Amino acid sequence: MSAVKTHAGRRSTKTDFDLTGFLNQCAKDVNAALEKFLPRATIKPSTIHKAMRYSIFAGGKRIRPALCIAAAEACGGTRNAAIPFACAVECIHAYSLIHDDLPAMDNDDFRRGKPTNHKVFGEGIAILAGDALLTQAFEIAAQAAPVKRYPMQTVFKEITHASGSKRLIAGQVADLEAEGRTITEKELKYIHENKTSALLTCSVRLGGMAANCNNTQLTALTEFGQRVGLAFQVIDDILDVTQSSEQLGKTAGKDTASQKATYPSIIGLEKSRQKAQRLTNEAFKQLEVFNNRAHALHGLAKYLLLREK
Ligand code: GRG
Repeated sequence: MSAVKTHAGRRSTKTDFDLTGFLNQCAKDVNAALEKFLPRATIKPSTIHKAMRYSIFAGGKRIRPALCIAAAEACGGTRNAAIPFACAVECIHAYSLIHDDLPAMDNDDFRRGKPTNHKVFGEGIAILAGDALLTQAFEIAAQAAPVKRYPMQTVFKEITHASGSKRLIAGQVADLEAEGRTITEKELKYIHENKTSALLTCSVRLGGMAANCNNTQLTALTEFGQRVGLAFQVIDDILDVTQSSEQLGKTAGKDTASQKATYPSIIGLEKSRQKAQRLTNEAFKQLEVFNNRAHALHGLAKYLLLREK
């Protein structure tokens, strides 16, 4: 247990950090902001606004917003400055899940313990709800306060790159093209780095940008995000084989049933666990530059490693 000094001058330990409290408060703040940013369900055409809200408020863990806010705070910034970016990444995340669940993609009936968007609203509206959430992300990000080192042009480039055809969508394309054939660990890494890590890394980078972070901090956040993102996906693969559908709120064992390549299927369960631990340790190392201000980032990386759903 490493002893650290808090701002109040009190001796404390990293394990003192109240991650549950932090996550709950982030979710509360982000939900309140999303409530304001998203068009009301009564606004015409109400079907699309109901569908957007259905997925946004379906009970996601708000990991990406929490990472964004934690990164801003690690760089000495405020939560309020990071909130528009935190909401923007959550909208992109929700869009990707809606589209991923479609019959033409993963064909899932349940997400977060609830029927998927297309099961409730039909495929056409689900596609449009995803499109609308992606667009909404930019409208929300544009409402962030201006930051000296990172003009809106830089911020938009960051978001478009992470969610575009060379990152998030590249991962999904590689995933689709891997169906029904054996892939190597290198190919699996490529899928996860783009499908999962890209948006997680973008979330911490945007948090840093909201705090007007310096180059050293931005590099550390990037390295941290990449490692935590990959570890997150390794754990996701492990949970798919070790947890039940009830525990996960989505269909468990789907990867095995669809003969999808995963870390446990390629390197085995034990080596997968070791890999996630190693990546998390490497992520922890990146936090040294933040002079004891990265308790939330540290706690989040640990939580993502140890999570059970
Ligand atoms: C552009 C259609 C399209 C897809 C992009 C992100 C993505 C690729 C697909 C979504 C499905 C998937 C398995 C993504 C991997 C990342 C992942 C494990 C997402 C789940 O994230 P959590 O656990 O979800 O943060 P909650 O429900 O808590 O928000």
